[in-house]
Amino acid sequence: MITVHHLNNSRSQRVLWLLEELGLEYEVKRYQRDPQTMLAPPELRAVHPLGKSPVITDGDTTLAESGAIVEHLADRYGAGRLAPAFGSPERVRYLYWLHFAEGTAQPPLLLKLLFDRIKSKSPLLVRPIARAIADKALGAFVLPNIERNLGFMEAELGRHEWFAGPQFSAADIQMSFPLEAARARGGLDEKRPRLMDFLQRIHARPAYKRAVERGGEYALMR
Ligand SMILES: N[C@@H](CCC(=O)N[C@@H](CS)C(=O)NCC(=O)O)C(=O)O
Repeated sequence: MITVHHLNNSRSQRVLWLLEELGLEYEVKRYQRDPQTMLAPPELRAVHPLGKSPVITDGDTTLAESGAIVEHLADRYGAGRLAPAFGSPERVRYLYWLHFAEGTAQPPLLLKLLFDRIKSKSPLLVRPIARAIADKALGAFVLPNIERNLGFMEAELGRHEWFAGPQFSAADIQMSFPLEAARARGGLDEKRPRLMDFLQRIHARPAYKRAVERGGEYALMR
């Protein structure tokens, strides 16, 4: 039996969705973020030393890191579904997007979240200074990177219907989280119609809807 250690409003939503697409049986163990800090509860550290979500246990194996989990589940249980054949050009694209999601798309979005929090939550006395520093970092590095990434992803979806090629794959599942985060708080809007259409198409998938039902609150979905 596969167990997903699932944190509300988090990347682990993708793992539930993948399992639903594959039609596998699984158990969900839910964890709630601290409403003030948004951090995961300490119980998650009993499952994996870093205490982040997602983590799965699959038999005797405990595996963290969403990209590794998605790759593992698709390879082990996909039987050719959701992952292009080894040696094909689609496989190379698949690998690229599977890693791009966490390696390139996600870091500037996380930085934006942090700097936005610094701007709104720092103590009143130092808030003007904190804002000035945050705005400088946002303007010089964070926002230009988010924009470049979004422009690149928009252009790539003009080449194929899905990220790896003409077929829907687990790379699209992995890419859902940065795109949902960009829609919620990274400036993704109707100016990028292919990315908006991608979000609509994935949200319409029955397996996506079932995963949201299993996982509970998922406020990134729009
Ligand atoms: N690169 C990791 C990131 C894991 C991660 O940061 N997860 C977030 C949830 S979206 C988390 O657990 N945050 C709570 C915390 O850091 O305490 C992955 O893709 O699995």
